[in-house]
Amino acid sequence: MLKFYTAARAPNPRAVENILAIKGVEVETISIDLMAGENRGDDFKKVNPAGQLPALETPEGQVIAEVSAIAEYLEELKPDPVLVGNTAAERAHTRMRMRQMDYLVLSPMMMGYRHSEGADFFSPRMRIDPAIGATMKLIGRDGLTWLDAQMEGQTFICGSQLTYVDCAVHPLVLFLSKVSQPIDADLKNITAYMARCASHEVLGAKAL
Ligand SMILES: N[C@@H](CCC(=O)N[C@@H](CS)C(=O)NCC(=O)O)C(=O)O
Repeated sequence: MLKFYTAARAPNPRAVENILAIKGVEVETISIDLMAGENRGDDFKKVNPAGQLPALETPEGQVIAEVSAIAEYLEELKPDPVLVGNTAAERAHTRMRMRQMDYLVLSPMMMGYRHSEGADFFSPRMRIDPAIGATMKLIGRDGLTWLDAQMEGQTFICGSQLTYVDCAVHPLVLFLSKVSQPIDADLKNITAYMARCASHEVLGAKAL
């Protein structure tokens, strides 16, 4: 059976929980105490040397980290329902959007949080510089503004179909909007999208 290393109230693990629930994949769940720093301890770093969650261990004993890599693995394991795409072009579009989200939206917003409100929590774990927090937030807001324009007339980030990009973006943006960077009311398409995800039976199922 797959082993799923996760943590409570953490948006990246939640992205994988969304995918597992939508695909109906059974896993053995192992909860790691992220608040206490168990993920940065020697035992967990033997599982995932990056010291972060989520991580998925295959029955063969290979550990996969990174939400998008886990999503692609689960898609091959259980293709139905499709969360990457039905054709080569659709799959390329989904992967393009995920990469754009990582670079333009999620990473800058996460850095904005870590280098400001989250600085005390993260400073024992990684290099923190409060001087860059505000700029990272502005870069993240530019990314969200760009996404807002891309989403005009669209239901989900890749178009009319829900993909793993939504499974990842919704919990991250929701968490960061609560703890650090509220979504600008001017971003009408993102605001409507977040409400749509909140009413989705899996994505909106439990609070972060
Ligand atoms: N790029 C990684 C991000 C993983 C990540 O940032 N995980 C957070 C939880 S949401 C974490 O482990 N934070 C605690 C830490 O870094 O010590 C992915 O896609 O999985």
